[in-house]
Amino acid sequence: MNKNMKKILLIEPGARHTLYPPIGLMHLAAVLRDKYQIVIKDYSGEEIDSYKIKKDMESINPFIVGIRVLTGPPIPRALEISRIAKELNKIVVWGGPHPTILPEQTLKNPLIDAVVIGEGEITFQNLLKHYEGKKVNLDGTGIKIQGRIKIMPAPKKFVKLDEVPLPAWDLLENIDRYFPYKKNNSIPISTTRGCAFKCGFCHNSNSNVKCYLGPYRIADPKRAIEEFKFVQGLTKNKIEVLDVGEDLHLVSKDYAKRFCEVLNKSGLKLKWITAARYQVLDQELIKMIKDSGCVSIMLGVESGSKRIQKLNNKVIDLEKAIEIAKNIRKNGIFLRNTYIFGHPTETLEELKETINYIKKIPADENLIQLYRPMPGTPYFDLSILKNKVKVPDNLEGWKGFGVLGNDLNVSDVPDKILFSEFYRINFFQQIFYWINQQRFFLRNGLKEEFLNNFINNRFTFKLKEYLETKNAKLN
Ligand code: B12
Repeated sequence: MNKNMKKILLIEPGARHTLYPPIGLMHLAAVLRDKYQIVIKDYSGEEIDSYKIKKDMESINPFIVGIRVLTGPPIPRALEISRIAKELNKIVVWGGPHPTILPEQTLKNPLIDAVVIGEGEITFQNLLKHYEGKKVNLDGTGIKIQGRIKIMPAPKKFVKLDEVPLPAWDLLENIDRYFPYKKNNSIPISTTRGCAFKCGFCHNSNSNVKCYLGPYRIADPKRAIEEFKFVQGLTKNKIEVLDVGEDLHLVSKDYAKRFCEVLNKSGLKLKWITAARYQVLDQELIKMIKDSGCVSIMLGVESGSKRIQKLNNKVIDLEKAIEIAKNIRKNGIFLRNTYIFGHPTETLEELKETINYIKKIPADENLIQLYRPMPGTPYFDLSILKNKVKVPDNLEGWKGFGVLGNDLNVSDVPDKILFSEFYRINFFQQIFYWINQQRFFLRNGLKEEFLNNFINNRFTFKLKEYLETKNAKLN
């Protein structure tokens, strides 16, 4: 590292209860590190401590502070970090999903000097050059010129995922905290950009996001193996599971086959976790992924109602899905089906269809979420149309979005019944999931995980809410 290089501080504000490696910032750092000194600070999984952050920032003394921001609880955390950075006269740049959707409103906040829209590898480099006084193309950014906000249109150039350096895992402080077990740790690896689909609730379905993230791309599966080997060399603990789930991983049969072939050829005998669509899977593919080490798969069902399936743009064949689910479980792969309760315009009858469907389709875990509106998605727009959501008129107003417990119901199911069914089913599902997890750990000889899950498991179901809403009856 050249000491004369300018310093860039990249910060993940994260959320209090989730510790997760700052993948987006590591991707950015990988392309910046030969031109700038990069420091990454990840405050996820901890309380924001302003005193400590100020000390960190003073001792690093960066030229620019870049912050990754999601909608919801990370916003007040990111604002506090920005306040400290401005107190120290730093240039503050926000990137990530929230400023990508709402660049103008984000920039109205005086603490933020610029935003990067969509993927940052190319645009952030241009923005840095701009702040170094060079004349550059600023497509895909938003800046303030003499107090006036200027948003530049999407760039035409997108990252070629197989040509960029591997994410900068070696720049993380205390990497072992992301791999806490002696063995059998899992590593999350991001292999895609954009999305080929357009699900109603998803950030990726927004046409601006589609435009700024560019066409759907998926990296060569060999990269995941390279990344795995690189990170294994950095931690004292053993990583044995590759988590390539992301938003969606197995998008087609051809890609899935190639992924399995590469894993088999690697000789590493890794276990892997993935996310797919019911439409992509059949018996042959399930057998193939099982034989190449797939231990867990997440599949979005979202609803048992045909109308909601259509509204959501997922449109899975509900009868066929039951056969596929049975086959997945027969092959010993841990099956996680996901559902949303309270889709915009959902009726009580449609909610009942989902509840009945959950009873019909097998799974090891049913991950049920109450629909939480996210800006820029088709569902969000529909919720506005139906007067179910009040759109915040400033940045701070988004802090409660995506959060369970703000009692928002955008569906046509009566509030009492929606919340009662959600808490009731989650209560029982989480116990059912816990038992299945323990069985899975035992079957696979994962003693440490079994014990840890036994001692440290924290059910996240809300007992108080369950008891309070218990009396609202579905029938
Ligand atoms: C892993 C993950 C999680 C993890 C970890 C969260 C985390 N810290 O990211 C867990 C499981 C905990 C999680 C939870 C949730 N998640 Co989540 N998650 C993801 C997922 C699948 C991958 C993130 C990732 O690593 N991406 C890969 C990297 C390379 O992309 P990136 O971070 O966006 O970074 C690039 C650009 O954004 C940009 N960039 C990013 N930061 C910066 C900073 C600067 C300075 C610059 C210049 C550029 C820049 O450059 C990077 C490289 O190109 C994304 C989907 C996705 N594909 O991104 C959803 C996603 C981020 N999650 C989402 C949501 C909605 C949630 C939940 C609210 C869901 C829920 N209902 O509970 C919760 C709550 C999250 C919270 N409040 O913290 C939405 C966010 C939408 C939004 N408007 O913010 C996404 C986009 C999913 C989606 N498709 O809708 N999530």
